[in-house]
Amino acid sequence: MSKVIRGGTVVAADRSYEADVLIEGETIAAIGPDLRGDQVIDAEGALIIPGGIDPHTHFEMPFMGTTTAETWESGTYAAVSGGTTMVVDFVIPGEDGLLVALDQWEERAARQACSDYSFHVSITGWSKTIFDEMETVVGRGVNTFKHFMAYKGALMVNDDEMFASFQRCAALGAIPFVHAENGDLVAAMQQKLMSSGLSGPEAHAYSRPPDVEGEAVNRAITIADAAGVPVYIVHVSCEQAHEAIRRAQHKGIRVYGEPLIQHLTLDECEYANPDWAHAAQRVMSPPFRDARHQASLWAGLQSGSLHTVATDHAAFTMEQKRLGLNDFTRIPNGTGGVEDRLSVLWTRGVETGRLTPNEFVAVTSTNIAKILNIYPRKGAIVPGADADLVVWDPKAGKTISAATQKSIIDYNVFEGMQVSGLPRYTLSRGEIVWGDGVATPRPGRGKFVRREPFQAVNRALSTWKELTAPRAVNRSPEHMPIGV
Ligand code: DUC
Ligand code: ZN
Ligand code: ZN
Ligand code: ZN
Repeated sequence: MSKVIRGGTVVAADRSYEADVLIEGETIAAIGPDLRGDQVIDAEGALIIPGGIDPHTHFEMPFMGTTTAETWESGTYAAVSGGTTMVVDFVIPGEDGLLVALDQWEERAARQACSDYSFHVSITGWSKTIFDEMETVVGRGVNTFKHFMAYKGALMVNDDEMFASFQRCAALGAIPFVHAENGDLVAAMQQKLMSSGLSGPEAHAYSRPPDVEGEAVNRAITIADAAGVPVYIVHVSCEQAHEAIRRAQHKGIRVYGEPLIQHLTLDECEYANPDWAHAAQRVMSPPFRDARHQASLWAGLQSGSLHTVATDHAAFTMEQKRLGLNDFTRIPNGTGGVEDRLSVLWTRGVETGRLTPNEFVAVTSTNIAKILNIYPRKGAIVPGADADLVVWDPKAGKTISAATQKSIIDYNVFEGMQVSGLPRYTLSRGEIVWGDGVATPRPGRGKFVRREPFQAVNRALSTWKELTAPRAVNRSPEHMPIGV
């Protein structure tokens, strides 16, 4: 049975135009005027946009002595209800290595997911086994690896481990993703704050200030440049981090930057709230920043130095947050957002004139589809692409509230925010999974999206790359050939 989305304006990353969209089975069959289909989906007064892709979620992730409470079922249901049709979730290996962990993530997702999905696999140490397993991971359709420069004693990797892994990524055609905060400094400052009697959630922000992030971003980029591989910096929260990214881009280094919807719209005043629960709910890393950093992040999205808007959806219940009642270092780090990302970005980004509707599509879907090497199957409205489409009603509004959300968490960091811009319908591979009277989409209907290796490399005009030039021998350390 075919479907036609009728009467709307197609909004892609590059242009907007009035057209109907015809869907046959799971894919887009045609785009144009007056198309006919068995079922008509009304888009009068609405926009037709590519389904959102959230490149950064943590569903059912063991972390900080507990496990994120959002399940694959509740998380992907929340996603599609907000217009997101694909999530990319982080696999965290235990002692059994990368492949056992990838199996676990695949099993949970295959059983429960309402949306399509993919994975990034985390590298939390370095060994011959990890070196070998990375090739198998890429063969299984996962071409991105995550590195944590923070969470000392748990997930954190050192510079030599990152360099080894980044070189392996370069050889395999994969892109390293990095959580960039100086983990040694954070750990030391946490101890210092606790021993001076500062144990509340406000101290969480003191323990990881913007310079701690900026330094780590610069270091991650330096290591990526030396390894000759592009690098993707997750949750860029402040000007110091953004500035390090801009500086590298200026040198010709391929760096991607991802701000979160939370850092774009919420600030550190939240931690000054006298209600411990309110502040603890908002503890995530990096923390919310002084509001002045938001202008830098918006400017990056406008100018193209930052590329994607994600959520880092890592949702813990209030009961779990209370693990850190007397010690802020034990408050599980993370907030939700996967359900509200598009509406909040539309309201605070497009309605305010900061972003055009086309830029909105670019940073919520198209750009990440290109970076992840799944474009134009995802992130585009073209014949042959997956029919992951949202009929977006820019006039529909609501007040965000935990009382009405699909997420199973008992609070929402955007509580009380009035948003405009909501999905009238969400279609995932041609199936209406959200909209008028649609029951909960069937858990397990979502599919794994294979991602092939990239050809992308870094050949920047930085000192590292002068090495191979057949010039007069220059023996200064700066010109020492690396890997030659
Ligand atoms: N930051 C969080 O706040 N939660 C999950 C992991 C992370 O890096
Ligand atoms: Zn992180
Ligand atoms: Zn508040
Ligand atoms: Zn994360």
